[in-house]
Amino acid sequence: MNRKVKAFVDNCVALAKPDRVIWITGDKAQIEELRKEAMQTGEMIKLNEELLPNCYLHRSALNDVARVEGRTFICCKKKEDAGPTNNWMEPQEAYKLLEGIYDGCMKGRTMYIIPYSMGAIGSNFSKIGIEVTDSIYVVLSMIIMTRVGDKVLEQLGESNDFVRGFHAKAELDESKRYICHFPEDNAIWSVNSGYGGNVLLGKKCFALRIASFQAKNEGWMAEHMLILGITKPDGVTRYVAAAFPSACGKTNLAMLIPPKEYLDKGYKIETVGDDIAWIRKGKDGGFYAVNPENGFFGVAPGTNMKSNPNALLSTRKDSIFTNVVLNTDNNTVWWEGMDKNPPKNAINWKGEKWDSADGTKGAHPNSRFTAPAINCPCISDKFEDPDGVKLSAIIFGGRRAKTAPLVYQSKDWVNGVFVGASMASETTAAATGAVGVLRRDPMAMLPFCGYNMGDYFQHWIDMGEGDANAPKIFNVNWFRLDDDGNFIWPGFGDNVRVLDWIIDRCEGKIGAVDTPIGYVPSPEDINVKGLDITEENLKDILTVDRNIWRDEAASVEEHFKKFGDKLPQKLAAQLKTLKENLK
Ligand code: OXD
Ligand code: MN
Repeated sequence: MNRKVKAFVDNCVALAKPDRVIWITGDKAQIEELRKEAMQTGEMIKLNEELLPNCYLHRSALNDVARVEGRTFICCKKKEDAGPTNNWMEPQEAYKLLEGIYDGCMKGRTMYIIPYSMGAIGSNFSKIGIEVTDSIYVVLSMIIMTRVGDKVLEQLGESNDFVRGFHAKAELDESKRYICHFPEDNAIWSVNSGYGGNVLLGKKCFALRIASFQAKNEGWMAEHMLILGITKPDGVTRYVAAAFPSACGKTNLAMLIPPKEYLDKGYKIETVGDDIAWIRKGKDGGFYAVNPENGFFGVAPGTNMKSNPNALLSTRKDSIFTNVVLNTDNNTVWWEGMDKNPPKNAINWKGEKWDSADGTKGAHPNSRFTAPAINCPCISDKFEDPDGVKLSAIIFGGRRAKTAPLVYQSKDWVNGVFVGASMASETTAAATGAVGVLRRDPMAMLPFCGYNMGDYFQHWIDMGEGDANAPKIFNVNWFRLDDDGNFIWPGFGDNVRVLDWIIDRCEGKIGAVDTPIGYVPSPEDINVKGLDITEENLKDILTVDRNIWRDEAASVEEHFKKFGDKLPQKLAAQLKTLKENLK
């Protein structure tokens, strides 16, 4: 036994005082035992074994359905190091507060110890965590989302290089809910929540908040990005990573199915990851990315056989559903936007008898599926590749009803960092708070950057400035609305039309129109054959409206002020140039 791991677990035991401690070995019989226990306590409901083999339904507490950004803290010694976009607590003060809450919180309960690897075990990209938890739901979800068990401890050996995660449901008391990160100690304490994004500590807490801090110090990048492979008719697969704020369609883009015309020509999309990318420079100077996760924690509502068949098919076995509708006629699950036939005899996400005719939603808008990546019909054969995939492009995006055109390319790397740093989107249900409000969400990392975002921008600049091998940076917006509030661009599978332009730009095969914000396609270079979109509409969504963009630049200026003298000079200069270009 690794002595550091043992000391960490001993401390957790001494504080939380569980009745029993169980080490998760990854052994099938052990997992089966845990499932049985969770069914007995009602924590999990077994679904129809024929229709959804080895699938379970879980309902969270009513007050515990999304990430709680207001109660998420970066606890580093200096407040300045957490920066203006994070809540901060002084570490000693935080530990004291937390110790008070954790003291005896597992009396009468079992503590589970989960050794897990983010990334394929043994890859140079990968990192190890130990999560201590009192929730079987967390254990069973971590088994899907990460690689767990004895083999991880073997890989760790005597090393001290692991992230210490301490989760306790405690009383699920909102007023004492804390998601605290200690980047300087490689530690995460999460208490009084059972919601995935707060408690599956490998995901947002480790793979983004702690990892972004490690990445800055070690010279790599931990990003909120999907990774996909696109094969063109020439048979060559290129890879791109894309960052969108939560619930803006990363999973859909990562798994898209091209329209028939494109399939017939030989286009293919494969998924490497749908949420997180760890990116390192390779020996050849290229930027290589891996997906550190082992499964998908996707938003259920809206996922259907049309919008994302690959995601839906991924959930047909070995999956856990959280806060969706239970169809009691056949013991399967349903959510809004799955099909037009809500079940007649049903129980909603709150556990109440439910009839869609009453006008309420049956599934929570942030209800989720947790599905093994290997179930995905379009999973890439590079998914487990320890060396990652070489990126041609990095794509930013968000929901913008007006402003951002369908797609544009930044002028160079630093301009691309400016595009990412000024990114904005209308908010969704993935976090608590108002929905539909415009918020600046740099690189889609606003809730996930584990240190001062001004330093994070500088790190981005340093990683690729002047580097001919760096991926090209683009921005996309699938969400432009017409005057009647309808989406102009069809989105989903048709987004391959935009990816195609992006790849051609990366390879210098196609021209573009130089605009004040970057390079925009000529309308004739976006293939709209077979789409219900007029020439005028297409021109409209490719237009850069100077008046709107002047307001945008003023709003970016306000946003940048937050960073004070941590804002890299080069980004201030970018803003100045943009304003001049717009004159
Ligand atoms: C997620 C999120 O769950 O970004 O991936 O909220
Ligand atoms: Mn996410």
